[in-house]
Amino acid sequence: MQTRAAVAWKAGQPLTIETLDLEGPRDGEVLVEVKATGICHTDDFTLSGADPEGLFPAVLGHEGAGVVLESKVPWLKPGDHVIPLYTPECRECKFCLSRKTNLCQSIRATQGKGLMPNGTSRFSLNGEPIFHYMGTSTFSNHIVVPGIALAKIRPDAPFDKVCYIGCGVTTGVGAVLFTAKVEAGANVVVFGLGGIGLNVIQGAKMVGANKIIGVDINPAREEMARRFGMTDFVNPKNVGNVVDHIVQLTDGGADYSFECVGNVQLMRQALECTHKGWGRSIIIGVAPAGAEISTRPFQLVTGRHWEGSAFGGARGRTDVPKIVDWYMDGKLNIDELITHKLKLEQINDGFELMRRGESIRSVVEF
Ligand code: NAD
Ligand code: DAO
Ligand code: ZN
Ligand code: ZN
Repeated sequence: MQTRAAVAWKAGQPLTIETLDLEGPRDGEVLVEVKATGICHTDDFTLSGADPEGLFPAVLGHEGAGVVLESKVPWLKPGDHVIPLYTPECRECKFCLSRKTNLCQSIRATQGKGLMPNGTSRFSLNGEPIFHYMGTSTFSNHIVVPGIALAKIRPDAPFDKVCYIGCGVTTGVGAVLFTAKVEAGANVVVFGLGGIGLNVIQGAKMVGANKIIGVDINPAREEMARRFGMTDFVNPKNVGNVVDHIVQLTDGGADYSFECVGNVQLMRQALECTHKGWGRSIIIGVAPAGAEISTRPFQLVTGRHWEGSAFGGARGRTDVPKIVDWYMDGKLNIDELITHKLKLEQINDGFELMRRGESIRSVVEF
């Protein structure tokens, strides 16, 4: 079949809209009509050329929702509503069976090379293959995806909202609930109040955190973050030493901190502003290729913990349908975070809005 898609031809260049050839699903695969997709910072990271795994030409996008058109797995059928998962859940590999991680590895090798599990791409143009991206490629109206990389969701959930659960919402809320398991009454600091950080804030509010301190250099982020539960705002440009300031605000340091920018200097501050003896700092942001983190080892000797979280620690097929339920039950606010709705032809405007800090999430509807 043929499908419309935004193609990234080269690092640093705008996407172009093309009609691509799409080969049908093989065993274990599913054809999905994507109805809506968010644009995440990580798409821009790859498009910029800073992503060491970035491949071109490719169909980017990893935050989608849609409908199954054809299925070659027994647990999905045409008409099912689904969210594609860049972190699949096979329930059979060593990683899935460990119950210690959500990083299923069953298709990792080919997914990282922009290919389907048999080692080829389903997308092509004039006979030349176009790479998949993160196993999802949601900037295409139709995609072929391994069945283990689809979460089946309830049919009444609106695609243009729950697509955001495909990355940003789950990454932020999940880091609080699944990775850190923040307890009621804890003091929490969030570095970066964008599409991920605001979801960390709403996760912290959801579990009954005490102080929820937001740190951002963009003062326009304060109002939105307060609506989502932030109790204190810190603009690093207005305080002398961010670490000392937070330690003072929290009577000795935060119980938990989350880095949601991808800046290694902030990662250090996020660790060092946590409480001696038990503070835990969770890295969510993806730093540029080759970047390294550092701190004095004594920070760890004295009981602070440095950790990371991918896709919020969520097991996609199990947890994503629950997160959709939380949204439908009014426990999560997604609507206010979707600041812009675009057509596929306007997708480059969505990238520009994000780069200028004017959007939280832009959603493209097909
Ligand atoms: P975003 O651009 O929407 O938000 C980033 C925020 O950081 C902005 O509000 C910006 O003003 C702020 N910021 C920038 N520099 C700052 C500084 N020096 N001090 C304080 N604040 C600063 O990005 P996003 O979509 O929220 O993504 C955030 C990060 O999370 C990115 O690195 C992205 O690649 C990563 N990410 C990780 C995962 C994961 O599973 N670990 C998933 C999705 C995204
Ligand atoms: O299993 O080795 C692996 C790779 C897991 C990829 C997890 C990606 C999370 C961070 C990238 C940001 C995603 C939008
Ligand atoms: Zn993302
Ligand atoms: Zn697995």
